[in-house]
Amino acid sequence: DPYSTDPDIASLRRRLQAARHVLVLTGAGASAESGVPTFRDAQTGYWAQFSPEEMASEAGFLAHPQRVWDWYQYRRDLIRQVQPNAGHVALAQWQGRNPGRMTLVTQNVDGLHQRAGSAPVLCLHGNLMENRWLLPPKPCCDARFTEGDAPPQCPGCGNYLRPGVVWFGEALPHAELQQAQDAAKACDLMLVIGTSGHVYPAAGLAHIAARGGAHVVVINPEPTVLDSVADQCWRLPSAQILPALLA
Ligand code: BJW
Repeated sequence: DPYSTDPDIASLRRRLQAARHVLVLTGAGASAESGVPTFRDAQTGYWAQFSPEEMASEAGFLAHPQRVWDWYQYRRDLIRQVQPNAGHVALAQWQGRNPGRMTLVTQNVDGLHQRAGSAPVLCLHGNLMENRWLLPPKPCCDARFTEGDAPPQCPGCGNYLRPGVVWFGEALPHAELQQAQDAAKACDLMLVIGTSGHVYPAAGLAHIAARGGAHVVVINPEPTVLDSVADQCWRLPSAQILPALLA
């Protein structure tokens, strides 16, 4: 059964041990068991409440800077209060025991892989805890004088600070994406963990790996659009199954 809630862990463990290079792609589901909401889960995901175009695009930010800034501040507060889960830890420990054999690529901006001890981590969608200028900064740009909870803004030219994440329509960090795509071509095993697979170019990594002949395993309690490129789908929560797989 390629769609399994009772998978053959021993056989995938053997594949892992035999693999020359393993690519791991994680999405919001990898942090769900830490208490971080996903984006697209029907009841609990952010997009059940907010529209993606309004909250995660430059146009949305410019239309409603306070609303978007508040959402990011709320998420920053949340991230400070949660901990990496057993899935993050299992990935970090495997990576630590097998130097150079795993490329860990994440779409998550929450820093939980890094806090679990993973290094290196290729972050395709940036970092929630960082800010950068919306427009290229001029000599006047200084946001220190912004008051209260307002989105930080330069009093001289009006330029805003914005979260250091990748919004829709924006390019992913070039070096990270290139390394991830190279790993997708080179890997013999890919684990696709906790992502709905809707967002490109991240989701394209699974297609590249499959085209290159890698064995692709989706780990997700729900069906996803990437199941069709996978050799096996494990319909299980990642923090529950990764410790057994990667121990
Ligand atoms: C569990 C679990 C448990 C639950 N265990 N699992 C048409 C076709 C193709 C592409 C496009 C198109 N139209 C437009 C595009 C491009 C666009 C895109 O892909 N859009 C599609 C949505 C249609 N992509 C872009 O715009 C990207 N940039 C780009 O293409 O640039 C081109 C360019 C080049 C040069 C110059 C300029 C431009 C950028 C994409 C940026 C995505 N940003 C976001 C927000 C980040 C900031 C923030 O955090 O606020 O990234 S969107 C959001 O989605 C976030 C995520 O990283 C990303 C992926 O979501 P993810 O991680 O998959 O989460 P969910 O919620 O979707 O899924 C969670 C899964 O977990 C579910 O399946 C659950 O079942 C599962 N789960 N519990 C395991 N315990």
